[in-house]
Amino acid sequence: MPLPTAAAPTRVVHGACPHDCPDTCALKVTVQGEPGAERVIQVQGWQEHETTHGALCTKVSRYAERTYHPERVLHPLKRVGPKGSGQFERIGWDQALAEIAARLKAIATRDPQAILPYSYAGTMGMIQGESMAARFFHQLGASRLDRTICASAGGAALAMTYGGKVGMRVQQFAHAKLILIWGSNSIASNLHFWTYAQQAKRHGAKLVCIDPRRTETADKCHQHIALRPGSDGALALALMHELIVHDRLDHGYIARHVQTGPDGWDGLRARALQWPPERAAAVCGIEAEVIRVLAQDYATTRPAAIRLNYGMQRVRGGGNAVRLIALLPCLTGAWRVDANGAAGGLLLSSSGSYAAVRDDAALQRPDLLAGRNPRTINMSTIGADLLRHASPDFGPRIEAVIVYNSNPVAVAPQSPEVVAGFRRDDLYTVVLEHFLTDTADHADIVLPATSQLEHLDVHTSYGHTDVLINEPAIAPLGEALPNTEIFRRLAAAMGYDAPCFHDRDEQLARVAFKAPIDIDTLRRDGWQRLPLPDTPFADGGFPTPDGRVRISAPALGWGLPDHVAPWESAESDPALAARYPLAMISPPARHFLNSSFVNVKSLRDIEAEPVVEIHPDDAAARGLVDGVPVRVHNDRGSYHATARLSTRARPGVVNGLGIWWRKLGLRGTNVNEVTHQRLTDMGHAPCFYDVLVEVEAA
Ligand SMILES: Nc1nc2c(c(=O)[nH]1)N[C@H]1C(S)=C(S)[C@@H](COP(=O)(O)OP(=O)(O)OC[C@H]3O[C@@H](n4cnc5c(=O)[nH]c(N)nc54)[C@H](O)[C@@H]3O)O[C@H]1N2
Ligand SMILES: Nc1nc2c(c(=O)[nH]1)N[C@H]1C(S)=C(S)[C@@H](COP(=O)(O)OP(=O)(O)OC[C@H]3O[C@@H](n4cnc5c(=O)[nH]c(N)nc54)[C@H](O)[C@@H]3O)O[C@H]1N2
Ligand code: SF4
Ligand SMILES: [Mo]
Repeated sequence: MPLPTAAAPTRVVHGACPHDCPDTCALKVTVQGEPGAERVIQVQGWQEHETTHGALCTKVSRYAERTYHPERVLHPLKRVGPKGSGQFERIGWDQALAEIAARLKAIATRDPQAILPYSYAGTMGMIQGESMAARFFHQLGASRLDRTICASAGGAALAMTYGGKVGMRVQQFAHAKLILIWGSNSIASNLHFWTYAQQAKRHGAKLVCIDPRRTETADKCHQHIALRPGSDGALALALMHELIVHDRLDHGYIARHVQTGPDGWDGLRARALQWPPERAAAVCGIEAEVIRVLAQDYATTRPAAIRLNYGMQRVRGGGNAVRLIALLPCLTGAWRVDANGAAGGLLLSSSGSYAAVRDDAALQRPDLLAGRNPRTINMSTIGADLLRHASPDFGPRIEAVIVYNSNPVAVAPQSPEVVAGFRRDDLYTVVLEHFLTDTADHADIVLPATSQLEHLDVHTSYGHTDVLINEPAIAPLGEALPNTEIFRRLAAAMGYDAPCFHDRDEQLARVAFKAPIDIDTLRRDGWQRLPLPDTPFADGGFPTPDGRVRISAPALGWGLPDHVAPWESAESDPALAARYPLAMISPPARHFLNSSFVNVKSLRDIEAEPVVEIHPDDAAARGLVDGVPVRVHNDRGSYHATARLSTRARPGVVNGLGIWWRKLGLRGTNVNEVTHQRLTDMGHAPCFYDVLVEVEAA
């Protein structure tokens, strides 16, 4: 396409960042050129959108670079080399759709549950996420996917405790006088929350970061508490201990808004009294005095706010720890409004705030199952499940996987099994993608998908409470099609003739929401705010059945919350800890978004190479110096990285920054070579940060 001349007309389009990030920024997309030959020349943040306020992260500022990347997949591809080799030939859409439909039909006549959709949040849009795709798989009767890979431990815990994924409005953090940033590297992964925390800091707030890693966020907080991974529940119990023994509880708030009795606060109170700071300090690997001071600060500062994030729930006890931490503001009455009209509380996710306005059933049409009840496969155990044979409790062997909005070969735990599964010669794999990712390399057919600049979508958020629209800025590049259109065409090829398979994206966007969210308003303004109070739960009113915060739910199988030691720790498995003495966490590298952007050269150049941060004492004990290539290994496998000697790693813990494409990493590996598929206590989620390893020079 010819580049537009400087004189060509420009226009501005309302977009929304599609990425799996709490901030869901409002994108101001500038397009230039004559109709039919337009090009995106700039992607910025809207100044007028409150939480975006004109700023995007470094990654998405490069969204045009990603979209016009010379390696974009722009026509259907058929594999010609061995699985994983990345050797493909170009084919036409008609051939691709006919071949896929023939394979799926043959499998479905035996058992449609042998077909598995695999998708996550490559785009968080409601239309290009699970709308037409869900209709297609419901009609087919395919296996269902439990989408657990990120947030389901904390999500389940929050829903059990508060009754939904609800919490403080992010804007309220600007008024806090104490902010606990707990399991969150906000500067890297929640930048627009950080802006509010900075405002609070300028007005005298104290910022405390609770994170095993000394992140760039920890550097900018007043205090950093570098606890051991998976010890947050113990810390929360000891904080409760201090609140009790120094009588810093808000008895009125507890009496009115918190579950009481032996299954409620009375029971938990007795448990917390068994957690003096010294006991928790030993578990957390920190000083008892730090816990005492934190409890006092937390109880005596108003407003006190907690930004809890998903980093701390990627361990065996992640659900229990979230339950315990979520109770803290309910015990001190931090939710109450102070004399200035401000309130504290906690925010983990705001996604439940949209419950009343989303119409997922209209979009996804579960009624197309017509009474069938297909099995559910957990996306976090895809490695093991691809290798399983048919059995009465598992059902049929997985014979086909349709991947969209995800890159499981790079991101799913325990890659040796994931790779072995995707290499199965008898597995039929279709991947809808922008690029030849590690997963696409294993596909029989790759289908070119449009990017956010090329399709229509509507977005909710899990870090703020607005609805945003994303208008297509340019026509699809090459032969790329929106996910919706790909599933519409697949439905036609399968012979599905229900009218819902003809709905255009505009119609899907129209049914996605109920009043007061309205597509015409979104089209005009770009975004719409949910009508929500600034200070929720100031006087209780949690969305639980009785409006009270829930401490346990024996009928649902949830006893009182407790500290649960990591699967892989000296507490749970001393023999394993003797062989693999280093705990490993693998939080994101700042300039990647999960495995997205790893192939954008300007961003990869900033990250340079896969790095494992190791404390200088741990390095010295292994004879490692800064910059040497190392092998990080355990019984499951090994991955290669460059050692970075740094006090960003606490002693005994290494930080393997993620998530590299294997083929762009060292020796074709990434950090998930050593992670495992055991699950969290709640939500069936992976334990990415609950791993023991050894590190040696490679
Ligand atoms: N730049 C960038 N931004 C991103 C992403 C990205 O890949 N890159 N990913 C996006 C996605 S999908 C998500 S889910 C969010 C994730 O963002 P967060 O919810 O913030 O989660 P993580 O980044 O996994 O981890 C946050 C911090 O928790 C720390 N941590 C690890 N284990 C523990 C523990 O046991 N206890 C405590 N207290 N802290 C622990 C890690 O060291 C890390 O600094 O970010 C989104 N934003
Ligand atoms: N070791 C370790 N592993 C982790 C994590 C960790 O912290 N440590 N984090 C975990 C977390 S929190 C998450 S959320 C998962 C994330 O895992 P994924 O959701 O798989 O995220 P990405 O790796 O970003 O891959 C998304 C893919 O979707 C594609 N995509 C984007 N938009 C579209 C579209 O419109 N259509 C189609 N067809 N494709 C599109 C992108 O090109 C990209 O390749 O990874 C998890 N894995
Ligand atoms: S901060 Fe998050 S929502 Fe905003 S542009 Fe970056 S990835 Fe997208
Ligand atoms: Mo995530």
